[in-house]
Amino acid sequence: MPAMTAGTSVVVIAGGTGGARFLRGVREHLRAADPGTPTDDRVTAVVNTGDDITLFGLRICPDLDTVMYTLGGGIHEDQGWGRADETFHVKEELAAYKMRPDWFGLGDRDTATHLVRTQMLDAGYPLSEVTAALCARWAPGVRVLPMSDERVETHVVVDEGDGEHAVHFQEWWLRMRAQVPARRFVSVGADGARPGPGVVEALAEADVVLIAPSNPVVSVGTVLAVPGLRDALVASPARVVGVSPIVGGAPVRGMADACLDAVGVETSAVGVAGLYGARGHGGLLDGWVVDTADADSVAAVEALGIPCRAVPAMMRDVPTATALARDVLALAGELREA
Ligand code: FO1
Repeated sequence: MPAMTAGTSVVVIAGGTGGARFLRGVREHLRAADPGTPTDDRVTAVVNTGDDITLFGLRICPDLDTVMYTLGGGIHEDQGWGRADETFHVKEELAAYKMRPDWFGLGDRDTATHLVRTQMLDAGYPLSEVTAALCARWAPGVRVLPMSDERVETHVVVDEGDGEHAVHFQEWWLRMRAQVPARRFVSVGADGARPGPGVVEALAEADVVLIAPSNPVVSVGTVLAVPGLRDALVASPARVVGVSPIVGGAPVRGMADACLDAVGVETSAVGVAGLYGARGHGGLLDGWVVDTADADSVAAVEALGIPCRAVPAMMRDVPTATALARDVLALAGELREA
């Protein structure tokens, strides 16, 4: 298959854990295929900030941090979020003071990141510059761009029996474990948000745009809901290829099924492909990659007008994520040739 390497500029739309692991695979594949060319300005991650939350006066950006730690070598690998070798003394002390909330795993090492970010934001630096400053330490090897410098927070409307009320996404995700059905998701601040610096330019200059196997509703959906961002993606000359976050009818991790249920989309590789839509029919996708477990779904995806491949898509470690990235970029290359 035609190599998608030399000079290829790749934009990856990403959320947290799945997005970060996939990004690491993309970086590793491009490094292996073209060792002489740094990946820093060839791979651009456009990262969801809708999960961001302010707790105890600190601004916390879970998906930006997960990408930064995963590609920078600081991630708690099995957990998929937070730092390796973490301790929770601050969290324990806050609990001793009966501080709420107590459902957020605030780590001590992680808290330093939130302190730097909060101090810089309070000094007037935009989130994109804060992220660049934090990445100077972690050297992720890709450009990490917030989807927007304006604050956009995902809140979840639930009804626990006493009428509808909204909770922050993190409370729904961590305290409620997404077990209370979401009536709808609200991107608070989205209307006044613009794509972050570099985002529209990266999409306009991309050879390939990859939609990572992240939560299609609250991660990818939130990124695409930033006014102007989806249009920039659709207008891009790049081939757009997505990777299904659903394997065998279930999310690989996390609770994307609870999110898909809330928006009335079937939790399947075909359902998510249909949610994103075929580029030729007003959607996003030029191609869709599903796991081999869903090989029997390829025909149904192609019936949507989306070329589809079934490849090993479970990212168990860096080599499997790198192989997935290779397969996805190979499909993008074929589509570009076609
Ligand atoms: N996920 C959890 O399942 N439990 C936690 O206690 C938790 C804490 C946490 C702290 C910092 C951070 O950057 C991420 C954290 N996450 C935690 C992940 C986060 O809650 C969500 O999984 C992401 O926002 C989803 O993409």
